[in-house]
Amino acid sequence: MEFSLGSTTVVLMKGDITALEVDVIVNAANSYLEHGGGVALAISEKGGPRIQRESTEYVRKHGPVPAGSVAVTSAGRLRAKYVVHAVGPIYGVEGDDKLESAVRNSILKAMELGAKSVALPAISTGAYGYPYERCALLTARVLREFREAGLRIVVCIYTDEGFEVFSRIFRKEL
Ligand code: AR6
Repeated sequence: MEFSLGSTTVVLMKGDITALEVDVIVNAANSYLEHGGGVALAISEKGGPRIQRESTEYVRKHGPVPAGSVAVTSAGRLRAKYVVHAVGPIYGVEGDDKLESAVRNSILKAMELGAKSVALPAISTGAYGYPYERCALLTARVLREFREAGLRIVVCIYTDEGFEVFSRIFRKEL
C-alpha cells in the first residue's frame, strides 16, 4: 500500500524488516541497546554480532539512550547501510510525545546519514505495550511532517492484526 505525501512516498507493508533493502533500518530498542527480544533480536541475529558490539560500545561511551532518542550503528550483514536504534516509550509510563520523537528523530537521523530510503517498525507496540492504533496515529502525524523530504519511508508491520490497524489509520490520516 503506497501513499504519496508531496515528494515523499510512504509504503505500508506486512513482513520482516530484516529482509528489506533500504539505506536505513530503524530498530525498536531499549535505552541500554541490549537487543534481547522482538524486532531488536531479529535485527541483531540477522545482522551479526557487530550490531550488538557497536551498540554496547555506544552505551559505554555515551550512556543510555533516553526514550524518544536514537543511536546509530552499522548494519552488519543486513541489506542496509545503517541501523538507527530508536528508543520508544513504555506505554502508560512515558508519554506519546516520546513515541513521536522516536519516529521523528529516526527519520531525521536517516536524512543526516544521507539515506533516501528508511524502514520503520511499529515502535513500542511489542514488549512496550502500545496499542497499534495509538502508534499508527502518532506515526502518521509525524510522517506528514516529511512531505518535502523526498524520502521513501517503509512502515513494516509484522503481525496481521497490526497491519490491519495501520492500513485503516493510514488510509484515513495520510
Ligand atoms: N520485523 C518487523 N517488525 C517486527 C519484527 C520483525 N522481524 N519482529 C517483531 N516485530 P518490540 P518495543 C514487531 O517488542 O515494543 C525488545 O526486547 C512486533 O510485532 O520489538 O518497542 C527491545 O530490546 C511489534 O509490533 O519493541 C526492547 O527491550 C514491534 O515490532 C523492547 O523490546 C515492536 O515490538 C522494545 O519494545
